[in-house]
Amino acid sequence: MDSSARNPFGWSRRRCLALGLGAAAAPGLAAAAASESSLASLARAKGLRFGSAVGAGRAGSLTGTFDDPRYRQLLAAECGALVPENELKWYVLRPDAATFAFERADRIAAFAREHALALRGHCLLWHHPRWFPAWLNSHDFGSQPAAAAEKLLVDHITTVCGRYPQIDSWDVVNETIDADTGVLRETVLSKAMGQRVLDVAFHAARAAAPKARLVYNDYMGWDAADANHRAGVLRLLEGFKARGVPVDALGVQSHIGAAPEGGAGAGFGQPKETAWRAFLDQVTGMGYDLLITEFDINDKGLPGDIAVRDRAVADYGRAYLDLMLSYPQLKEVMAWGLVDKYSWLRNLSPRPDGLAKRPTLYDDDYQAKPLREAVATALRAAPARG
Ligand code: 9MR
Repeated sequence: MDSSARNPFGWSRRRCLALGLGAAAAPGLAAAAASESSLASLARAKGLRFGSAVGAGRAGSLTGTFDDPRYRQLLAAECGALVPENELKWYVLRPDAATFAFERADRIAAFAREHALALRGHCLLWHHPRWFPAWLNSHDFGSQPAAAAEKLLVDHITTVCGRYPQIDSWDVVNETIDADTGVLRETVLSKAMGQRVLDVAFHAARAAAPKARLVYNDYMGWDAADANHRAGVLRLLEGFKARGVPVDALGVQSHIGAAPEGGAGAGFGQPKETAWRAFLDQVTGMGYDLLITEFDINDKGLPGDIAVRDRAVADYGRAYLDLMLSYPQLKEVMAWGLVDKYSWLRNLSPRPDGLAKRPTLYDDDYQAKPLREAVATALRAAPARG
């Protein structure tokens, strides 16, 4: 068919029909979410949930992504769940110790409600000083710092969970293990109240969101260089179990792919399946569920040719998802954005050839890439979970 007959997404007539849309579909695609071929539906058929992060920008602004109607329509068409990419972080929500700035997160929550999409929460405590607001890093906790720190944290968690009762899956603590050493990170909160800050966060989340899945979320990978990180996460999860802390699942961020000079995330090449399975076996052996919380593929180390690159990304993603989906404990698959141009990876650590990265399921013109098909195929092939 000629391109003039394409709908506002640039999707073909066949794809429009598959999504239950007319070829010239107008905005407002809530019905598309029910389409049998959407990733949400393919996941749902297996007892899984598929969704995506939405939001953008280091400043936490929504400009350019959530303001983009085509992106919103794509999210509604493909997703069963959304997670705000930055809008629930302290540095966005908390301009100061007394104030909550809910406007941005409210917009995403309203959109999710309007389109009957579930909502994940990310994150109640990114326990890393770099991602604390400046005021918090220099906060004066007064003469009883442990009690004051606990009050600040518990009030935050209670207020945020209370504002969004529809959030049924929460990253309660994010990235508190130092990736190099495997040791717990220190922050002003842990200095004031000790490492029980993490337990307190989960207990507060359970009290404020009793039905939500509570998650520890981190980016450990399977490379030899990630051994300390994996070991630190295992120690943390063992401690939670031993102390009866209410943690339901490990969030495996899944920023996988290539960085020629290394960097976070496993590189391309032979996935270190043995070490990775051993890690996942230990996590699930303790009784934890698994979630893929931030799936994308950094194509930095791949050849420039787009067809070659997209194929390699898709094959890599399929292999990874097949492995992860073989665990019946895996309950959710969340992409970290659905369109390449809005990916956090686009401008981070550029490719040596200067070409734009293509880390997500859809290209800059909202065309499905081979990775989208790979995700669909992996979901179709996944064993159903109870
Ligand atoms: O994608 C997010 C980017 O827009 C932000 O600038 C950055 C800092 O807040 O966080 C990115 O998301 C991170 C997530 O919150 C935690 N895991 C790693 C993600 C990528 O850095």
